[in-house]
Amino acid sequence: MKIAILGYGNLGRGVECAVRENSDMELVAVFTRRDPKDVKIRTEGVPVVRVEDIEAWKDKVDVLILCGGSATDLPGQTPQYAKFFHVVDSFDTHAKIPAHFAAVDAAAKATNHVAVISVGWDPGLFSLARVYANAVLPNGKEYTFWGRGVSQGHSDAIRRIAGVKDAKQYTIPVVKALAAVRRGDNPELTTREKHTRECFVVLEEGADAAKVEKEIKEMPNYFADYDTTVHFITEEELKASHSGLAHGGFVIRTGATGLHGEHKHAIEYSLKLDSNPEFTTSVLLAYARAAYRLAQEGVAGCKTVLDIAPAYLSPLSAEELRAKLL
Ligand code: API
Repeated sequence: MKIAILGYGNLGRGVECAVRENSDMELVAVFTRRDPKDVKIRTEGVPVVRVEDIEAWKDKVDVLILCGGSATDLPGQTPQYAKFFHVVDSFDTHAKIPAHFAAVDAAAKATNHVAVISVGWDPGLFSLARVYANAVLPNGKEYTFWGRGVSQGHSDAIRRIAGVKDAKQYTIPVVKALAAVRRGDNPELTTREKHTRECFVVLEEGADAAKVEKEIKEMPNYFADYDTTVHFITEEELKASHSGLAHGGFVIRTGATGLHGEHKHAIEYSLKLDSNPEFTTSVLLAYARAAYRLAQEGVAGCKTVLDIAPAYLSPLSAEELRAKLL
């Protein structure tokens, strides 16, 4: 499979690394909005191409991995490039997924392409864990906890604010709430009771700190529903103390079966990630394989992880999967 990247930031670099782990894939191009001269990639012989010239690559790329952010890039980019390529994105604004799906589906169907959106671990692998657990234990309660870790989506959303030079956002689970869930207390928890958010922000020179802080704390979908703390620090401090990109979390469903609900069960799915972007892009590539195979079967339109059967993700054949992993 010939893979191309659009956008060479944390995710773009992650795709570049992950391609090396997949022997059925090769990286053929990196598209950028920057001057290609300024983009130094780490794979020899792969061209860095101005995004304006992307259409000329229509027949030379099997799957384009969109590595932009959800706040401002992907709503435009995914429908736009689904006209030329099979695409995979990691759109993660949960509340806006239905609208994004509709726009991408129309574009992909019109030109017979497959687009897989909202791929990664949440949305992504955690969504699968939630759906499996809900289907299996209908009489139950489900919880998702993230962190402590760096959310790429929230960090990116802060970086899009005027006056912000750089930013990192930590998602912090409320330990007491997680413990209560694990004990089987089945607590009712609001969004605010499950997580807090801590932001480390580097301002552009002359930016208004109070204005930036207000804009962060009031940002719908990202921060408005949480208790959020904002710290302003220097670029050097950000580099020195906040260079890590670890993340992870849990999907837990507790439920009961039996005539009177007398038997209790718990399903727990957890991830512990050293590098959120490298893990996320590993998921993106498994779904790129699926997109390519679906396209070969004549499928067109937008899909999410919930629509794609697991066998499409694996390089193993159906026979090998039955023998080794079933
Ligand atoms: C959070 C999670 C992170 C999910 C992973 C991914 C990301 O608030 O920390 O942006 O890193 N929603 N969507």
